[in-house]
Amino acid sequence: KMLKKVLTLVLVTEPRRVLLGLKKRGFGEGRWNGFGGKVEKGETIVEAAKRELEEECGLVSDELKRIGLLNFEFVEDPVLLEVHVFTTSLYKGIPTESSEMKPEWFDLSNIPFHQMWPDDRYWFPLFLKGSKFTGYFLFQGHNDIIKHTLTEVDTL
Ligand code: 8OG
Repeated sequence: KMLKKVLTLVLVTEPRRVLLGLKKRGFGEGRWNGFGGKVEKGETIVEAAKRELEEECGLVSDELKRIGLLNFEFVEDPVLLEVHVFTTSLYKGIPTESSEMKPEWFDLSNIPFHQMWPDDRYWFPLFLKGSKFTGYFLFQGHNDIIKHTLTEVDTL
C-alpha cells in the first residue's frame, strides 16, 4: 500500500564548515540542503549518492560514510521517503553551481536552519557530533512536523 522512494543525501564537511546547496528547482526548492536524489535502477545506494554529489556540485568522493537513515511521510500522501544520509571530508574538485544546486560553505555555528527542511534542526546536531542516527518524521505540508522519532544508533 505504501509506495517507497529511496533517496540519498551527502553532507561534505571540513573541520569548521559544511557544504550546502540552495535547491533551485523541484522538491525542496528554495531550501539549503546536502546533495542527493533518487536511487536509479541498477545502481547501489552509495553509487547513487556519489553520482548525485558529482552531478549537483561537481565534487567526487570515494569515501562516503553512512551516518543516518531518515524516513519521511506526508499526511495524505501514500509515498514513504527513505533517505540514506552520508558524510565525507575527503573529496576532489571545487564546488560548482549546477542546474539543481547553488553550493556554499557554511560555518558550523551559522547553519541556515530557517531556510532548510525543518527536520534538519533535530538531526544535524547528531551529525555534527559524529553520531549515527535513525529518524522518522511525519509532515503536514512541507513546513510542519506533527510527529517524529530520532534515535542515536551504533549500527545502521
Ligand atoms: O531528487 P530530489 O531532488 O527530489 O531528491 C530530494 C533530496 O532531498 C534528496 O537529497 C533527499 C533530500 N531530502 C528529502 N527530504 C529531506 C528532509 O526532510 N531533509 C533533508 N535535509 N533532506 C531531505 O527528500
